[in-house]
Amino acid sequence: TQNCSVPSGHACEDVKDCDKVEMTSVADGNASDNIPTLAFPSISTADFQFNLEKASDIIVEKVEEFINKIGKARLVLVDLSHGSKILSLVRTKAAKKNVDPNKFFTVVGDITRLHSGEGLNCNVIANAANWRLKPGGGGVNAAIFSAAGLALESATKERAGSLKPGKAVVVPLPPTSPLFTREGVTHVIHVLGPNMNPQRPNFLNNDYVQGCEVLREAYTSLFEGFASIVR
Ligand code: AR6
Repeated sequence: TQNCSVPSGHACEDVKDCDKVEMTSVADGNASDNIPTLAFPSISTADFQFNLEKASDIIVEKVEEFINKIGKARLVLVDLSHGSKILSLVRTKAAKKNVDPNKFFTVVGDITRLHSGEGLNCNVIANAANWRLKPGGGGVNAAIFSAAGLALESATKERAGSLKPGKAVVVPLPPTSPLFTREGVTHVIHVLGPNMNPQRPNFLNNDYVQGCEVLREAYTSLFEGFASIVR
């Protein structure tokens, strides 16, 4: 038996760090296929330069708050590299608080390739957006708009023209989008987090009282948006 904190059906990102036995038999490897699942990146912690310790506390706090409000649906925190500091902080803190590893776990991979690349079905993905809800700008925003094609741009415009920090907007993805056909993503939720980068709009100038408040609000908006899809 492999020791792993990730439920059956996909690869554990770091077998050495895993302390829970959650692998089940290969026979039920596809059982998780139709469970509503939100994959989300760590909001604000790269380009927006938000403190990782504080962000990881907030992620675990908000996951704990919402995990029992979304039925059997799952929440998955995603980052690109095995060395991701935010993933390791969140994993440690979630384990300490006994967050159900079948309903919340972390995955290393490209959020635009979770089905094709990792064998993980996520019907909803979150985007760390910019306030104009425009493509490009690097990070996960550029990756999602590029993978989803023009269909996401027009669907986003139909829903909102801009976003305030702490807010989220749920965008149904047109079935013509490659992200829909290839990855099975039916909705993208754009989230605007607090910005601690002086080069970007709405810079909070190291004000972590406001910053933490806005990041909490951002995760609340995101998880409520997901809950509204699941219901
Ligand atoms: N798949 C999974 N995770 C990713 C991917 C990906 N393809 N790309 C990045 N990450 P960031 P922010 C992780 O900078 O800090 C944009 O330009 C990344 O490692 O994308 O909220 C927007 O337009 C990190 O853990 O978002 C905004 O202007 C997390 O995603 C601004 O950056 C978020 O990193 C938002 O900055």
